[in-house]
Amino acid sequence: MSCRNWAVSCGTGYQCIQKKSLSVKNYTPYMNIMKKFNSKSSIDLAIHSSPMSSLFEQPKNAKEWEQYMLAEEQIASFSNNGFVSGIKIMTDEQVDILNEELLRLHSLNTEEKGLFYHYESNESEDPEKVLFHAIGAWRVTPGFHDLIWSPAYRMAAYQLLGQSFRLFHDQLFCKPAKHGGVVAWHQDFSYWTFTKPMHHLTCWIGLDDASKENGCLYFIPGSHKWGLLPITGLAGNMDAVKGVLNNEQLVIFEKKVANELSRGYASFHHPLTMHGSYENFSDRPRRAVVINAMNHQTLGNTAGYYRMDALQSFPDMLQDELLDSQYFPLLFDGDKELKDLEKNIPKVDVNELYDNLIAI
Ligand SMILES: O=C(O)CCC(=O)C(=O)O
Ligand SMILES: [Fe+2]
Repeated sequence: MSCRNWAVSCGTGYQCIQKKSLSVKNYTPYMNIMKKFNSKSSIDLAIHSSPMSSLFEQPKNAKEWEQYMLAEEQIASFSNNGFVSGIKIMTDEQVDILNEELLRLHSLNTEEKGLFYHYESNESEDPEKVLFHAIGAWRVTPGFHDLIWSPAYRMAAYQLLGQSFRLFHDQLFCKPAKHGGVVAWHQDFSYWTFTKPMHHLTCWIGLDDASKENGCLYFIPGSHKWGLLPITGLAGNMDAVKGVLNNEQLVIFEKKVANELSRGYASFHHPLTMHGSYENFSDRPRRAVVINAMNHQTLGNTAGYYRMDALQSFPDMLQDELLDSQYFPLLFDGDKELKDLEKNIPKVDVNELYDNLIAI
């Protein structure tokens, strides 16, 4: 069996995983929830449509949101390039807590796996390489649940969507030391056409420092203006998408940018931005959690969807109906949270970036 050593780099196998002892004294309410959670592990946390614990302190009034606000230049960079990076979401201590939960998520029983929309211990098409990919951790552990309400995430996402928004779903992408598979170049929205209109946003958050050596994400600047391309595979041939690009796009492709980030920091990308990540050649893991959000008025577009089997474990999504069930919680209501301040918050131009970019 190949070594899938997520926590430390001793290079022997599952048994080498060592739990670090954490200083979580500031998170007593969180620890109480954790104790309960450990004894009733299959409870669906989607019943909580707001934070369950004190892991992420929340702004008490409109003014307190200001500290998390992205600057005009960051918004402009997102609009021009299709991504913006280097945004702090979590402290080291919060990352440690999520990594502790992640160790448990790597070995779930069948009932616990049932809450996931997708759970693949190894999604890689090459059995010698490992890519752990799971969708739905927010319904299983309190830390991943509360992460989607972290204020730094919510403020930035509001500005980059230019709209109040809901959770679409979360994702875990983990590559162990030396055994990492790839995440082939893709556009996120090519997998999401069962929803409409295209007004979504992806936030990638490092649970380890991410560098070229351990398989960080790469972006193609400006590729969000290429229109929607077909699915060419997620975990097989890294460069498969090149087969559907024109000559001009192939030239731009060579200008890929490595998204090296310290743990706890995030990048945000547009649903059409081309991105992917190479193997992890290093002796440390490369783990990440991704939050996918959507305009609060997003509708189901599932009638006749050609990949319906991939949606079997997803929450119900009916054609032309608002995705507003408890499984798509409202994460940010601009008017309610920001009051008068709302007018002064820099935001993207929604028409330019989303509504008019493609018709589905
Ligand atoms: O973590 C990775 O390597 C892939 C992430 C990804 O595809 C995404 O954030 O949309
Ligand atoms: Fe992606």
